[in-house]
Amino acid sequence: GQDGSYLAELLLNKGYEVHGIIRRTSNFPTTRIDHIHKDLNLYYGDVTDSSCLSRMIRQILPDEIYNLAAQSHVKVSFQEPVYTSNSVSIGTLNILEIIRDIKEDLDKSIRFYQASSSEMFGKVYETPQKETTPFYPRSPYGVAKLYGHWITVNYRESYNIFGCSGILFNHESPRRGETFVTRKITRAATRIKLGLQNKLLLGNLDAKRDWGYAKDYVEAMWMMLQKETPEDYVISTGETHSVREFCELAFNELGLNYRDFVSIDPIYYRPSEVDLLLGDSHKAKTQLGWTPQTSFNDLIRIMIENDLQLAEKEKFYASR
Ligand code: F7E
Repeated sequence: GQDGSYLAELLLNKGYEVHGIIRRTSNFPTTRIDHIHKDLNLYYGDVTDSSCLSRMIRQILPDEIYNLAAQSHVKVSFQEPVYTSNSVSIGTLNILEIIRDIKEDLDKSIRFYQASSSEMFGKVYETPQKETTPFYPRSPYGVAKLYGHWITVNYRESYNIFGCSGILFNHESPRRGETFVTRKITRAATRIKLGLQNKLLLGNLDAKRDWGYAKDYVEAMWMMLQKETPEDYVISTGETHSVREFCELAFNELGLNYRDFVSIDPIYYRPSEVDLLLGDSHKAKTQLGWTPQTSFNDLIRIMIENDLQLAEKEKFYASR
C-alpha cells in the first residue's frame, strides 16, 4: 500500500535489507514499488495465514517488523466486517505470536510497529485527541484496529515484547488509493480540468479530518522503533479541515469552483460516521523529535500536480 511503499524507500535509504509480503491477485499489485522492486525481497503471503507468516519470519529473522497490513477502507469494512476483522485484528495477533515464540525459542528480540489509527477515537471524547484520550470506534475497521492496538500493548506488558503503536491520523499522498476521499477528489478535479470527466459524486462533505503527508508519517514509524523503550504515539498535524474545504482548495488549485462539479450521493454515507478528528502530537514532538513537514496546502498541491500529469497521459492515449 501507500505507507509500505514510502516506508520501504525510507528503510532502503538507511541501508536496511527490506522484506515485504504481498497478497496474490490476478494482476501484479506492485505499481507503487516498481521503482524499487529490484532492491526488495518480496513474498506472497497474508497476515491471516499464520503458518506461511511463521515460516517466512523464522527464515528471515528480522530485527524490526512493521505491520501495515489491513483491509483499510472504513466504508468497505461495513460490507466486509469479518474479513476486515481477520486481517486487522487476527493478523496483528498472528505476528505477535510469532515474535513471542521466536523470543522464547531463539532468544531473538524483534521490534514491532503496529499501525494503529485515529479511527479508534471515532465519536471523540475530547478534542484534540491524544494518547490518553479514551477510544470510541465507529466502524468494524475502527473496532478491529482497537483490538490490534490493545493486543500490542498487552504483549508488551505480558511478554516484554518491544511493540509500539503509532496512532496515525489520516495521511495522504499521490500514492493514496483512489477510493479514499482526498485522492478521489484530486483525481476527479484534474480529470474534470482536462475534460475527461464532468462531475464528482461524494458523500458527507462536513466530515473533518486531520490530514498529513504519508511520506512524513513513515518517518515517525521508524523513529518509534529506534527508541530505548517502546511506547505509543499520536501522529498528526494538529489542524483539521472538512472534506468541503479539501474540495474547495483542490478545485481552486486548477482555477475551478468545486460547486460547479460536486454533487452528493448518499451511497457514500457511512452507517455511522466519524465527524471530527484533530490530533495532538505533542508527545511525538518532544520524545521522538518528530514534526510534520508538509502543510495542508502543499499536500493538496503535491497531489494535484501528480494527478494532473496522470490525466494528461490519459488524455494523450485517449486521443491516439
Ligand atoms: O474518508 C468522507 C467520509 O475514506 C474521509 C483510512 O486510511 O484514515 C482513513 O479513513 C472522510 C469520511 O478516510 C466520500 O465519510 C465524503 O468522513 O478518505 P476516507 P477515513 O474513513 O477517514 C484513517 C486514519 C484510517 O486508518 C483508514 O484506514 O471523507 N467522504 N465523501 C468520503 N469518503 C470516501 N472514501 N469517499 C467519498 O466519496
